[in-house]
Amino acid sequence: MQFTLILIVFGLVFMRNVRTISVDEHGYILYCPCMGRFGNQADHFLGALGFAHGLNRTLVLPPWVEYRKGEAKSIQVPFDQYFQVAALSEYHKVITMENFMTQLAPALWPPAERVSFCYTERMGLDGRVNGSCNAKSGNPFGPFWDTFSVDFAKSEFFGPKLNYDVYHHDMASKWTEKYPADKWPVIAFTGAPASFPIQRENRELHQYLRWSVKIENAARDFIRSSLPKGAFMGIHLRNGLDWVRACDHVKESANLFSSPQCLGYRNEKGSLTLDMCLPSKDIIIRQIKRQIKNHKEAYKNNDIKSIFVASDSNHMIHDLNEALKRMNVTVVKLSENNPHVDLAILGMSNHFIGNCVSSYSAFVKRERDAKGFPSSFWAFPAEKHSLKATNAGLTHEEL
Ligand code: GFB
Repeated sequence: MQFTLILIVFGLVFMRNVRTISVDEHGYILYCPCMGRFGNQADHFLGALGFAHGLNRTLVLPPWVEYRKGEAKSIQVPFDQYFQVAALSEYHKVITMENFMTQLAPALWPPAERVSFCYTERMGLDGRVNGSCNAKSGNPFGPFWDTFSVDFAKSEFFGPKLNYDVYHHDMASKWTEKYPADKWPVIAFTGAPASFPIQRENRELHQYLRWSVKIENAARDFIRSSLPKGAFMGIHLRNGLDWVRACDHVKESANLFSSPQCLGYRNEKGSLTLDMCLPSKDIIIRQIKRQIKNHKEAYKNNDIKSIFVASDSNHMIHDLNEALKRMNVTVVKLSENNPHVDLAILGMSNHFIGNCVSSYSAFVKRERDAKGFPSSFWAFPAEKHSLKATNAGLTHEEL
């Protein structure tokens, strides 16, 4: 009886697997998220999703590449540890890299046919350009492909005729003409087939990027157990040393990193300022107070009761608690560093104030746009205008 039951369960599991391993005759896209940390990789991911959709090839979901202090090699975190695969399937065909490599690659992508694609040849670690993508040269390139025991037999350069913008110039057909799926079932890119910052057309694909149950539950548990009942505001303070240095480039740049999200891709909505990149304590406090007041006016009986702070460095908890105590608002943060749970909580807040230049903030803004939740940015629009426009009625002290 027990043995029969085991056979039935085994049979069901086997049937499920058989269903999931059917081969997509239109082919696959693979890539290494080899640039930047989470925010950069998320921009690239949505671009790759749009690209794969344009070419009608299944997107192989790569692990997230992370860097730990004191470790020479990157660490690869399976895609589904942070996000739901099923939600992405609502938009396009996807398979995790782990499943692709174990179930499909042995037959579909044997070692001798593993070709790395890049725009043009890429310098190797020895500084030589040798007619190759050098797809495994350096960190995280080597460790990423080594996670799946992938070595490349050849390189293929697709530039300058082909690019990743499938929304213009009939680019998807050009890719398919040059690389038909029957001859090239797998296109494996050395880096993401996407631009940074994210192309405007791909922003809305964020609606299919939903947190895994584990991350979602951790965020909800924190909100339930650590925030007072009532509305809360989420803020992102990007102020670590790397960021302070990056903001030095504001002087010579019209747009920096993710700033097109507020300035527009052609600066049609304004110019970059240092305050937007690195807002002062005064600006931060003024803007929070103003937003608390705005929220009170817009949503009667649902006052902001707390501020959730996410930061890579200085959460300013003491300063903010001091500044807001007369407004009866408490300021909180996670007890340990967890970038993904921070993001998920920011995404759930009643109002979000983010850093326009940061791709980490950009992640939250896109998620909230998809849900119809309100967001704003530090020091944008520049204070003079916004104060005039939105602060009639504030006392001098509150400002
Ligand atoms: O995500 P990311 O590319 O955003 O890199 P930016 C910043 C990383 O810092 C995140 C950590 O992936 C997190 O690991 N981090 C930032 C945070 N903010 C928070 C936070 O609120 N909470 C927690 N827990 N962690 C730019 C890059 O970073 O930084 C550029 O785009 C460049 O490539 C520049 O490296 C200096 O866009 O903010």
